[in-house]
Amino acid sequence: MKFPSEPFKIKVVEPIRRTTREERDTRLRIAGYNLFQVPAESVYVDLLTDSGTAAMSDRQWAGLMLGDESYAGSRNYYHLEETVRSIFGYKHVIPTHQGRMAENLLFSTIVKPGMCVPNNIHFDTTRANVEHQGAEALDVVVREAYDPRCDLPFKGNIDLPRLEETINRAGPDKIPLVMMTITNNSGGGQPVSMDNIRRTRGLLDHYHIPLFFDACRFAENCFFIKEREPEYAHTSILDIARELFSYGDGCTMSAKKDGLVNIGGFLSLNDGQWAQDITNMLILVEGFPTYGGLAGRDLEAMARGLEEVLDEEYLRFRIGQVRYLGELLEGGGVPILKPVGGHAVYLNAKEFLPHIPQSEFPGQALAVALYRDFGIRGVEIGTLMFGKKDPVTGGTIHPELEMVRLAVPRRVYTNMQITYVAESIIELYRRRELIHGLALIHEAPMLRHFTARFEELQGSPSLEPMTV
Ligand code: PM9
Repeated sequence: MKFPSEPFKIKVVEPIRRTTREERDTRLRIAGYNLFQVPAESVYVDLLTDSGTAAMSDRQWAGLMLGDESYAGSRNYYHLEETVRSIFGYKHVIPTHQGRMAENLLFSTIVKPGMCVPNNIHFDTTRANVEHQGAEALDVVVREAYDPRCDLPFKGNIDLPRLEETINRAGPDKIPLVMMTITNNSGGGQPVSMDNIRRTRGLLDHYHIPLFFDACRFAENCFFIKEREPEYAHTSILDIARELFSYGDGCTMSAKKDGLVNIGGFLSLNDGQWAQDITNMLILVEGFPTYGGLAGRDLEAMARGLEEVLDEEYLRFRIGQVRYLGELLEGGGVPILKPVGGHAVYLNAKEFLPHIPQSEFPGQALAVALYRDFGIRGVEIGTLMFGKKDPVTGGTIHPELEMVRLAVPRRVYTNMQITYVAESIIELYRRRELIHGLALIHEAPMLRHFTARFEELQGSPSLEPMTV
C-alpha cells in the first residue's frame, strides 16, 4: 500500500471549532500577524508544530495512573532510565522538562566563549543556546540541503570535508563537541544516513572530539535508514537505533516529538564528569535527578512512548501520512522542498511567492494567508526565524531557505483532514499573486519569531467571507 491507513482507531475525540475568515482576520490583526500569538481555538487544522502535540495511546494514558510522585527515586524514573539505556545505550539518563533545557544544561556545562559547535543545521533553540554561551553555532550540512529541488535520500548529512576544515580552522580544542540533528528539522526534516554518522564518528575519533545527537526525531530517521540504505532493509528499527547511537557519546532529546508525549525530554551521555556537573546544575534550575522538572506520571508516559515509537507499523503510517500530503501538493503544482521530510512538508515560499522579496517576509506572508483563508496554521522557517543582522551594514542577512513548514502532529489528524489541507493550499497557490508582503515592526533580541509583530504592506486582499 503506497499510503498505509491509520494503524489505530479513535477512542477519544476533541471537537474543533469552525471559524469565519472575518474572525481569523481580526485574530491576525490582534496577533500582529504572528501565528504564535493566535489562540489555538481559532485554528482549524494546526500544523504549527509536531512538538508536544501527539495523541497518546491508551497504554500511555494507563501509565499516567501508575505515576509514582515520590520526590526521590520514583519507580517511573527507573522505567525511563531502563528504556533510554536499552535504546540509546548511554550510561547516564538525566530527565528534563523539554529539549531546550537538555541543550541549556549541556552547553552551559561544556561550551565556553569563543568556542565553536558544528551541527548539520542547528534548530532555533539549539543555536540560541550555543550562542548564549558566547560560542559560534556553525551549520555544516551538505550543500544539496540548500537546494529545495534536489531530491536526494539523505540531505541531512554532514559535509565531512567542511567539518574537517572547520576543525582545522578553529582548532580541535575549541570544538567541545559536534552535534548532529536527526532528522534535520531546519533543513526540511531530512534524515542522516548511517554511513554519514559512521564516517563522522571516524573523523571525530581522529581529533578526539565527542559526537552528540539532537535526537528529537530519531525513530523517523531510523525508518528512513531502513527504507533507503539497502543493508538495513531487514534490520529492526530498534537495532538501527542502537547502532546509530553507538557512534555517539550522548544525546539531547525533546520527547515532545518521538517520545510521543506532550511534555518531557532528557539528556543521556557516557562521560561521568559531565554528567555530574550537569546533574548539579539540574538540581539548581530544574529539579531532583529522578524527576527533572516532570511529574512521575510524565516520566511513565515518556518511557511508554519511546517503546511505542519504534513500532514499524506506526512509523510506516506516520512517514506515509506526511508523504501523502507532499504528493497531493506536488500533484497540484505547489512548490515544496524535496524529498518530503519525516515530520513535515515544507512549502518553498520563494517559489510560491516570487513577487515578494525576502526583505518582506514571503514565508510569513504565506503562513498568514493560509491561516486567514483556510484556518490552517503552519510556521515560517525563513527570514523571520533565521535572518541575522549584518554586523557591518546593519542590514539583514537572509537565510538561503525560505519556507513554511506544515508539521503534522503524531496520530492526531485523519487523512481526510490532510486532504483538506492539500486542497486549500492548491487553491491558495492558484491566486498567489493576491498575497502581499509584511513589514516587521517589533522584534526581541533572541528567538524573535515567537513574539515579533508585523504590519501588512498593502492590506489584506478582500475575498468572499469564508467559513471553514
Ligand atoms: N522543535 C518544532 O516545532 C518546537 C519549538 S519551535 C515551535 O520543531 C530540535 C531539532 C527541535 C526542537 C524543537 C528542539 C527543542 C530541539 N531540537 O521544544 O524545547 O526541533 O522540547 O525542543 C520545535 P523543545
